[in-house]
Amino acid sequence: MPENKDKKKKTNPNSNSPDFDENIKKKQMEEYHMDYKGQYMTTDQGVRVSDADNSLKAGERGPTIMEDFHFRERMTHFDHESIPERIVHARGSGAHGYFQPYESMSEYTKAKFLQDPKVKTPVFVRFSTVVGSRGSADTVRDARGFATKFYTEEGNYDLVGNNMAPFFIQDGMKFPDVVHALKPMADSEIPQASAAHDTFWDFASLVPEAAHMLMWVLSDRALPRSFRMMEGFGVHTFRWINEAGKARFVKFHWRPVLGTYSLVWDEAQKLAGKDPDWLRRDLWESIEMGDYPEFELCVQLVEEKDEHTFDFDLLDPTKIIPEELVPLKKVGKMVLNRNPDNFFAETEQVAFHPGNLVPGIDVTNDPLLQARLFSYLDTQLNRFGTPNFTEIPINKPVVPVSNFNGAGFMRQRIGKGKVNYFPNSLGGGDPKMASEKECGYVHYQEKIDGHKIRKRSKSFEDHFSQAILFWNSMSKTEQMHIVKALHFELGKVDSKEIRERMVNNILNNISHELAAKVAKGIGVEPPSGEAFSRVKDEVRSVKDKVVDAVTHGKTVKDSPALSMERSKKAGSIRSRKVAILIDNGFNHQELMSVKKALKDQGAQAKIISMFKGMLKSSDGQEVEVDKSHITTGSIMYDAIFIPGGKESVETMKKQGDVKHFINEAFKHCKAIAASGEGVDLVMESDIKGVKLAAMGTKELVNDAGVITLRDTSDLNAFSQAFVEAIGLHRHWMREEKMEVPA
Ligand code: HDE
Repeated sequence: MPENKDKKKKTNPNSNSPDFDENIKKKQMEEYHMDYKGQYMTTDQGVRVSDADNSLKAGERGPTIMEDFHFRERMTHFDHESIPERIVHARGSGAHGYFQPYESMSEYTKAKFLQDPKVKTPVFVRFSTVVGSRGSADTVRDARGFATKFYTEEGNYDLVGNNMAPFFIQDGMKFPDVVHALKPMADSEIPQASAAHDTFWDFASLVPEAAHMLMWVLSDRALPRSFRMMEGFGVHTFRWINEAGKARFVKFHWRPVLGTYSLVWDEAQKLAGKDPDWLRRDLWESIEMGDYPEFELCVQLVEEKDEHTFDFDLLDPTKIIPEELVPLKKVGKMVLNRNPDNFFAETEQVAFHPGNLVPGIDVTNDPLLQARLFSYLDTQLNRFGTPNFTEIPINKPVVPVSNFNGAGFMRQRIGKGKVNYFPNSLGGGDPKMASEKECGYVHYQEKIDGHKIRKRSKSFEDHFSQAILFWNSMSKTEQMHIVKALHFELGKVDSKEIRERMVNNILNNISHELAAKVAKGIGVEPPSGEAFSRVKDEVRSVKDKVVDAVTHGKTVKDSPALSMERSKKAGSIRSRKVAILIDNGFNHQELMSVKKALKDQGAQAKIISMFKGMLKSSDGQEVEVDKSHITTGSIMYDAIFIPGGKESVETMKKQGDVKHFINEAFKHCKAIAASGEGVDLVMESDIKGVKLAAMGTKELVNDAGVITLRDTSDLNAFSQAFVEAIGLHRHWMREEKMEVPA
């Protein structure tokens, strides 16, 4: 087996490992690549194969003979091709890349990979949904996993997070329950990859600690536009420890450089049918095209002395630290620049574990995190059937591994000599212990003093304040989306009792307005009054009794950072997809001019028409169709453009698919641009209530992201307005136009 050979050259002065640089993992994995080019096919024993089409038979029409070792080898391999899928996060997509700090974090942590802004540490990231099985659709309403393995010079460090900052439950003891409730129902195995069923909402209505996370899962954050456009959170509070031994609490955040954006629910549902690989494909294609996903790692740091100064407990994973209380500090950037070579070998076999820590990073007593420290290694044993999964390429550290861990299935390392115990004198005492100075991992010496007790801290008792904060921090549009999400989710719940309990026991404790609006859509009597003030008082009186818990802590009433809309910056349209609808006779100049403007901004323009093949413009120029209507839809684009050309527009006016394309894009609030006769086509669709450029006018009209221009002598301002409208992502004011079909 290839091992890291000792080489003289060191690129990183801090490094434990020879030749440490961002390519170290790539090179290590390349040693395992199978080379097919110019090779003879062989059996697994290396014997050349003479016929891979016919099994060995007793006569041409006779039975297959047992001695056909090649047939048996192939069939056995095939029969054992799968391993158990992950019990949660089964559906995932991975990518390689690197992480590079902006500046040294030595004041806060001694972790080597965070010391030197010149050092790029290789990473592998796996994004996932939580509930669905491996073949389920990407765009379901769910939290997304965001797990990162840093192959550092001090060994592997895993940051195994989600795209949502809180979690459903406070204690790992309840994890099997919340997962069972979320997964398809025990008798029918219905529904796949969706919480919209009786058992989940039964559980949720009985477990108020889930209230805060429910708000996140019902929000648009559960429908990311792309893995490249979603945030990541470490969820728990961790510890950073510096060289001097000083510890601080730390919360981790990943911020996508492109901004955080979501789909709309109707679009997400349709994509699940039209392209179940939507997010996976987007990740893969952007990396192939060189649009590398980038995320900034940020931290919130809290001094140990400030542990009890908040009005929630830092150890409670159903709580966040609002950014308005502790601002984010930027640490560095991660760039994902390489697709895996093999899905199974890398994305399926990667094994994360929150207990994979390096010196300078440690855990806290968060009871959910503590449970995870047990679960991940255990679950990997179930998946791989052996503790030796750490030796396969994707999981193998880039630094030497040296210990006396025993044999077991599929052991690959070959320990030489008779000594396999410690301490030893026969082996010269090696492998030896490392002091802290020599990067030995030393657990943070937290003082623990308590009774052995099966109980939750009183400081974990306030379940609603942050659910309320989340709801109050949303824009009106985002609040409406939460209400509609509940109409859908609870609308699928057969038991009226559960629907009533959700409205009265959970939602009415968050907001009376929310409870009343939801009740209306799900056949439940709206609650008569606000429960919130009562609960708040109870919570307060419970807290007041607690001596050393969070009492008069810091708090905020509004956190714009929680709202994607309110914290949105009109931004780059890099890698956004724009559909251009045309047919024969289109206006070539309009097409090319807008296409160029889009391309200059890094967006992708795709030609859509009724059929694949070539189309001719009014002045005889040919362009190739990228997609026919039957294979695509407006849901796969961020914006649409309809150039003029009388013949092209007249043909499209008669095409229902085109009309549907425009209506749907309008309803999903996407930027729509039409030039010349293209404006007539927009008028033919059912879009309502927006102003369009009138016949004979030279004026450019931009109404709610619908940009129209009749006189096309100067297309610059038109293209500019279109680019800006795409950069706003969606134009929500159109959503209220109920009469437009989608
Ligand atoms: Fe996980 N989780 N989890 N989880 N989790 C797994 O490990 C578990 C939790 C997260 O792409 C499993 O390898 C318990 C929180 C991600 O491979 C399993 C508890 C967060 C992934 C497991 C939690 C996560 C997993 C299943 C509560 C966000 C996918 C397969 C005590 C911070 C990693 C596996 C990948 C996967 C257990 C809660 C994130 C069963 C017991 C909170 C991103 O070990």
